[in-house]
Amino acid sequence: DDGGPDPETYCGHGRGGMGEEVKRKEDQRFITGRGNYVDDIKKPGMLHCELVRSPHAHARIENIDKSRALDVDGVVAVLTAEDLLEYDLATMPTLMADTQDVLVNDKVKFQSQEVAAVIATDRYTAKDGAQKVVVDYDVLDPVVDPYDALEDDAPLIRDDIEGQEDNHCLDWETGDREATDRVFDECEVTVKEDMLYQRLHPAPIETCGAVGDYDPGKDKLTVHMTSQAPHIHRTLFAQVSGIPEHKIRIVSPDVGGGFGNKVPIYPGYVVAAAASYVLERPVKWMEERSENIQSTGFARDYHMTGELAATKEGKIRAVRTDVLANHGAYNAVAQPSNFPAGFFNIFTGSYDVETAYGSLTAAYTNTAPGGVAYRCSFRVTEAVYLIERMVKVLADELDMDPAEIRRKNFIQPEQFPYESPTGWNYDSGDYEGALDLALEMADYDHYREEQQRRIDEDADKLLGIGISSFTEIVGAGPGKTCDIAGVEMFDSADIRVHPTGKATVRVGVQTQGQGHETTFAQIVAEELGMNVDDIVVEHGDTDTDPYGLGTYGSRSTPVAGAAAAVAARKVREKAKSIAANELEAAEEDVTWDRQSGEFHVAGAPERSIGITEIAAGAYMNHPSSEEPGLEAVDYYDPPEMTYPFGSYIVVVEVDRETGEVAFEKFVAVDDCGNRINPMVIEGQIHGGLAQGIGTAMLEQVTFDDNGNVTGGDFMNYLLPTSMEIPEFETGYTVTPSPHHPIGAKGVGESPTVGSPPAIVNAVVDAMKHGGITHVEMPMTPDVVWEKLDEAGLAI
Ligand code: PCD
Repeated sequence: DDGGPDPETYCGHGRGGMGEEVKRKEDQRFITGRGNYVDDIKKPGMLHCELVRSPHAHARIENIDKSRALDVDGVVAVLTAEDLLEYDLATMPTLMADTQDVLVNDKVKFQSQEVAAVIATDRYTAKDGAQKVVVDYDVLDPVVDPYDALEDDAPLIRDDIEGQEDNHCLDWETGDREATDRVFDECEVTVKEDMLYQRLHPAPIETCGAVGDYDPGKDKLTVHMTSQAPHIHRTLFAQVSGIPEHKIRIVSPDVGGGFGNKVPIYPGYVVAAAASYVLERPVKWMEERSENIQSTGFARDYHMTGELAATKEGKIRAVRTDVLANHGAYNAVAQPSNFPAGFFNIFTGSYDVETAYGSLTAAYTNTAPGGVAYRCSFRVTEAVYLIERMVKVLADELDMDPAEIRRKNFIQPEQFPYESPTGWNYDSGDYEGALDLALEMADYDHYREEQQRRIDEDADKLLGIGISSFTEIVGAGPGKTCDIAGVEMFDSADIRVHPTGKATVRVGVQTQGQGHETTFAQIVAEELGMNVDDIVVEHGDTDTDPYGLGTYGSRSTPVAGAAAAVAARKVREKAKSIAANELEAAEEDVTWDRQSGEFHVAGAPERSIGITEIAAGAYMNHPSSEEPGLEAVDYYDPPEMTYPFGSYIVVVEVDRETGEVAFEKFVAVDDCGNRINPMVIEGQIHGGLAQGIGTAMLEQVTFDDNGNVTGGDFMNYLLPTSMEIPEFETGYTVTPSPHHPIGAKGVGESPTVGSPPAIVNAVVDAMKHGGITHVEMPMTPDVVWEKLDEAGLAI
């Protein structure tokens, strides 16, 4: 009786429910400096931990001398692998079941790897102590490039793995190789391009950190930590430490940005917890910026080859791709365990192709481990980059308009649910609708004319127009196919309506700035006819919140958002029976009206009752057929993922003299199904587009041949600032997800996933008359100028 997730009837009842631009509740504390981040946690007697890190990328440890460090006044302890071995904590499992040293026991495998921990009364003393730990290294030859790592004479990195004879990490394939090869053999047109999705680093404002606090009185370990997934982290802590799970409490307080960086468990967390256990005092560990960039989970680093087979008319028939993935020193990618290449096999994108085949090899190198889903649902970013770049390559090969060729190949609205050649089940989409709106907003035809005019007039600045019509895949589970360390990927919500009609909602996901305290309250407000101000949302505390798998891969809305809606409907079900009791009517005669948010007796709308009176009834006059109270919990296992999509159009000016690229126009049309809070979505899009621009134009973690990280601080790893960010024009279409209780899809990652290929396509487009088919990211002026020069376009 709830009107369903029909966007027409769903939104705008004026109580702060679905579709309303409710101001973010959390901003009151964030913009007045009252946030509570891990580094704000101060406990009596708290000690500070500083990690000693290896200056070498590949080296055997011969000796560690702690004595000079221990002599420093205020240093309480120096821990090495040997000390941790005693507690069985010298190693920890990665999310992909590899074994990573917490503190290096034998051999350093990447620069900045954790070698020892100095615990002292304050941070400065800890740092002084760390500088006095003397480590003797036997330096070995490192290998940082994945191609070099697979050469026969490459130094063996993982001699700790039994039977491992080379740096080969894993192989993976998807799709139908034979059928795809056949189509390639018979097709009139084939195109091929090599491209690197460079190593990036998610760079949250807040670095990673933890406060371990073991209480011997309660025999309980509390860890405040920068975690995107506190519940699964507690389970892993319990499994690794042997401390029973109910004696561990993980709190993820305010988190200053996650972006996938805070999904893995890092040695620092374990050391802080272990040190507090050993010393029976709270211990804080907080990373510096360069430690964060150099040692915590990187993203991407996929060396990809893309191929398309098509007809002369531009109908794409097959996609083929081969990838060499640099996994760093450990296999520590953060993705569901059945998916060693994440969701990369969505590389057929928004297009209806007959067949596809993809293969991947991953290599170990002497670089930090990672492969985290940086604003990306497990490698969908790489997949979208591949297909959206290749469509542009094909369009240029055929001399077709890139909008036209997309239109020819889109999966059509009536084809949904659509099964892709690599086995994904797309829920809904209207790709052409989004593209048409974007073309109109971008004034596409005008810019095409302007582009030609500049070529004809031999202008100093060329114009390029890039399109990306991406499809995302977000909302992992379902639990039957997706798990993290064996735990199925469901999520949860727990709603308690109190006697005065106000409610507390606890969710299993953990916000890092997305605005969940507002948007989850909106979902519940919508489903219970409550005012959004009467609902408080809590998260990030394993002692009080229902178990959930965390926030990443844009899964909060698709999974926990669904749980919140379903839990609210369970509450509403009970509310109905209480309403009937209060209204002295039979339950069958009572209906709920979404517009007013009240129950009324059928045919007598004046006999109505809202949540406040119902809550009072639940606690003060409960019907004999019901238990007292008004609460519900839901653990939601999604039947499928959701597939948000969009079309982005970027117009750039390329300076033929300097290679500089300036944004002329930036249009982003997104479709995330039903929208909870348009203002929050707008913010998500802006932030994600900024990160997409950083990806395309500036960012890369680089190494020299000795394995030194040469892009490991903000002097060398360039983030975009407001100076580099143009004005964005955003638009939207609404295609609800048919299987999601409120018809919503995720949106947080779409802009980062969708924008890099649009930007690269625009820069390539500016030089296509010079024969340029690809420009590698980051497209710094020198990179672009080389291409201009190659094309004979430089002046
Ligand atoms: N929404 C709405 N509607 C719809 C959808 C959505 O409203 N339809 C909204 C919600 O509610 C939220 C947001 O929006 O609030 C988002 O969502 P989603 O998409 O669901 O997502 P989530 O899960 O929540 O989140 C996550 C994401 C990610 S993933 C990332 S990176 C990033 C993003 O989110 N991060 C961040 N964003 C952000 N923001 C901020 N501020 N911060 C951060 O950190 Mo990964 O995988 O982790 O890499």
